[in-house]
Amino acid sequence: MKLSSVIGVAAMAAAGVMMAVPAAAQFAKAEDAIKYRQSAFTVMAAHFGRIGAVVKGEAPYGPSVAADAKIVETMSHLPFPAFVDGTDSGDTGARPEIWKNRAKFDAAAENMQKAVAELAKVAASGDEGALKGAFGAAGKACKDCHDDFRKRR
Ligand code: ASC
Repeated sequence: MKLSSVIGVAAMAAAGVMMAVPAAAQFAKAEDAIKYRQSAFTVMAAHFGRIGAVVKGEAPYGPSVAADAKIVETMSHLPFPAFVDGTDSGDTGARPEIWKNRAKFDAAAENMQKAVAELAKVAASGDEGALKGAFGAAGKACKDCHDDFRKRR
């Protein structure tokens, strides 16, 4: 085998190994995973809130809506791999139900991800009239998951 092929195969193998590393191994400590997912939700909420301001007529409709929605869509995927075992206690608003009914939690997460993907699609289309409905559906998907899996505050 030529050296370039050997290197290519080794690089692919390394990439494969990296993808296979369990999420738990990506966080040194439980509190790191908790902080990570909270940070992702914080950024998501900030940009979702900016779209909310537009929907409520407190901010003008413009290109920022599509930019914010794209960020929300991207962020929507980040928190969930950080709900690793052993992170159900400590400084977290996550309820233990997440780890007792993981399939339901995953379904709620996926439901939210689909709703914010739709919001991003609507925002990118520039269809101002469709924004409110897509925003409302995304907000409901956030709330549905909070109702079951986030501690009351
Ligand atoms: C937000 C935000 C949430 C959701 C949720 C929707 O703007 O920070 O957590 O919307 O309140 O019901």
